[in-house]
Amino acid sequence: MIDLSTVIAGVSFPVGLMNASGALCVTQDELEALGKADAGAIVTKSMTPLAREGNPHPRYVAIDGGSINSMGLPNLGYPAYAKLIPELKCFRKPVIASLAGLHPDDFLEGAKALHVAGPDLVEVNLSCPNIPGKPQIGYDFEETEHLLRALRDIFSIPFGVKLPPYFDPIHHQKIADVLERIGVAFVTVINSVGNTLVVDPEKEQVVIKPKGGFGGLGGRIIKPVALANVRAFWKIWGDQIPIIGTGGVENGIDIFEHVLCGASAVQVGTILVEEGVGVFTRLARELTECLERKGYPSLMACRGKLQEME
Ligand code: RRO
Repeated sequence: MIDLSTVIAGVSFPVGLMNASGALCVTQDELEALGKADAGAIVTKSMTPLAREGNPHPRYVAIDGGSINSMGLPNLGYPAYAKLIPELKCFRKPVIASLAGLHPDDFLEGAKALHVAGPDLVEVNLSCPNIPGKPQIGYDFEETEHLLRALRDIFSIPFGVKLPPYFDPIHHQKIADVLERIGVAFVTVINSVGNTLVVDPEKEQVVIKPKGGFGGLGGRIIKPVALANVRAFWKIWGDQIPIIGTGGVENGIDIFEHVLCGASAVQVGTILVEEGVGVFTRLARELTECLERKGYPSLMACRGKLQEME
């Protein structure tokens, strides 16, 4: 039997496959469904101090090759998740809390609430593209360092960051320098490709309502951007800081590609929303078949093994 397990920041995952924050993980019912499914972990929706309805509908649309969203951080709020997280432990798989905020102080308040709730890991979301007037923190390296320094003083739980896609090696190096100075436990790359625009030519209209139609792009069409970001950080860090790859995973071979590039685990967003939690069973089967065919005994045996041309 092929071993699909992984370890991130000392936390063991039965399978290196889980939901991306945002995908079917807002409510108690959704989180419990992830607990019962063949997902290797439960990742919560990014949370803010108060419960939020999020942006007006329509705010998520599946398109050819992916999805566009501008959900606007709909979530139950820190206190509700702090109460839920200990209950989710009964599923005997890691619980990852995704922490967000509209202001730096929000993050610090959330860190204190999570400290008590005790998730296995915290993923600090530095890359929500969909709050009008609030830029993605991860594109501001100074702001990122300032925020993470303050969080580090509060957290005793290992924490990592969810980053936006970067498109230039200089930016990979600069953010990597910041994250090394902070000593983050892991990085998750990438969040959706922010502020893209999908047009319906028949209606001569945008396809989502918030922000004039601008939203985060996910799904198969962003896989090359995701793989490039996983690879760029692997080339900087090797196995020093574990990378969770996310973006464009639809089948077992996509997971294999992420791990070849250097991911220690993989998250799924769009395909989970489209297919439901049964997707984890299919993906684990396809991944096992792929590794068997390739002769790898385990998922981690192929991590980072991507070859470059002479
Ligand atoms: O809720 C959202 O609109 C959202 C978030 Br917080 C995020 O991090 N990424 C995304 O594509 N949507």
